[in-house]
Amino acid sequence: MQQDESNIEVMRERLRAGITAGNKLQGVQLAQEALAAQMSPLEFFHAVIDPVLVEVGDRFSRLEIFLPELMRAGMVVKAMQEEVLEPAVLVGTGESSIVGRVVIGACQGDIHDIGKNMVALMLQVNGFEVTDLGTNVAPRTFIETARQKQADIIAMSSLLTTSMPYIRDLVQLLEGYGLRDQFLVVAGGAAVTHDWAQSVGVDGFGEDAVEAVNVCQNLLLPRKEGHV
Ligand code: B12
Repeated sequence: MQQDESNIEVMRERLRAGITAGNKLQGVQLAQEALAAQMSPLEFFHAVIDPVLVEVGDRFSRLEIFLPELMRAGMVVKAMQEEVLEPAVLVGTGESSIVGRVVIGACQGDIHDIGKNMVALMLQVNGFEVTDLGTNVAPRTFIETARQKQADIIAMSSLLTTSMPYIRDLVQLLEGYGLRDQFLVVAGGAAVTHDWAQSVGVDGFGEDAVEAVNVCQNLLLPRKEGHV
């Protein structure tokens, strides 16, 4: 159910307080209450969690808060994701035919996984078979796994400007191995922009988890129609 802006601001304030206190339970309870009030897990994620994390990041870059607070934010949100949102999203998603195979991970040197996990989850509930390699994944590992799993898509998440170049490296490695036509490459994460992704030869970019699903579905259409 759509929540009004004042309710949402109250939830954001409670999340900020939970993060400041480093209190996972506060975050978990907040998520449980939001879902009990008929807010969808995705709406809660985009309206409450995402903006608060952006704020935390901005405050970190302005040196208003420091690494411990950043770590508390990660810890509280991961608990909310794992204990409340993921189980809620997965409820009722039974066996269905596979629409495509995706190998996903965070780029080498990058341990941010909150957004990547949301993307993996949304792909899964939309019928993709997802192999999640976790964080700090080297380009070669993406490629080896994609070959083993006969994946259609390699999906890379990057939150750090220092981990982004591994996306370009992966595209170049695929070209070098003569495998560029075999795998579609999609990229996302706060560090990546649409234009940059295009400039390094990536096939698709997604701003958020919903767009990630749309992009993957659209990229697979020609394969399904037998054109590729
Ligand atoms: C929480 C957090 C942490 C936590 C991460 C916990 C975890 N388990 O993920 C911890 C404390 C570990 C951390 C560590 C660091 N962090 Co940090 N962190 C953040 C913060 C505040 C939130 C990240 C987040 O989860 N956002 C919410 C999610 C939902 O957004 P998202 O990941 O972008 O994902 C969405 C979309 O981008 C998209 N998407 C994501 N992946 C993919 C993939 C595909 C294929 C597609 C299509 C779409 C897609 O869909 C997602 C869902 O909507 C950001 C600030 C920010 N603005 O992002 C800084 C931020 C990313 N961190 C930053 C930094 C500097 C660091 C550290 C270097 C700090 C330090 N001095 O040690 C370390 C690096 C550690 C490492 N090697 O990776 C900087 C990066 C600056 C830069 N441009 O390089 C940021 C931007 C903060 C800042 N403003 O300075 N961090």
